[in-house]
Amino acid sequence: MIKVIRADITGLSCDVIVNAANQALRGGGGVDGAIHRAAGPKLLEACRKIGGCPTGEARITPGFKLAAKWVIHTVGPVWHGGDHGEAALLASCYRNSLELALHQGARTVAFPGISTGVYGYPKEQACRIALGIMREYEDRFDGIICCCFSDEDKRIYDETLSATD
Ligand code: AR6
Repeated sequence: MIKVIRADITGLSCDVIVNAANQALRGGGGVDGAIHRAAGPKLLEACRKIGGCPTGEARITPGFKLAAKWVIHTVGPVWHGGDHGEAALLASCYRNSLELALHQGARTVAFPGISTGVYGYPKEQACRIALGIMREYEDRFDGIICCCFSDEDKRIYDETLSATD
């Protein structure tokens, strides 16, 4: 089941929350900063040990002080106008994150809108890609949660989800 909610992802007690990270996995602003603050300094230590993550791929760490058991860090593409492979890379983020969650035995996974903040990916287009991949995987989870940070983002997800029912 795919569920759309408006919430701060750091407060969710699901098996996995996904982080919109950068290639260095060294924390940052946006949802990345919020997740690192809530998880505590051990998260950065775990990310340092991993070393880094190429765009489109995903890596997993424990959630430490978070309610979520695991954090999957994925690196979305920076938007450069749409003809630099952005769509395929964003789809890979969702696919690789969900594959890693399955491998971990996770039953519930929550995603923020990867790349739709600092990285500038147009929200409607990113939402269609996210929901397309989630649909492929929804039967293999108890819940895939689209965690929207604003009413506007939630409206985009609700409308796109019902348009593709
Ligand atoms: N809970 C849920 N969603 C959130 C939260 C939160 N607490 N905070 C922000 N969002 P962004 P990106 C939403 O910029 O575009 C970082 O510095 C936000 O409204 O966090 O992939 C990294 O280190 C937006 O819809 O990620 C990278 O350098 C979405 O999360 C870079 O930013 C993603 O916005 C990654 O940029």
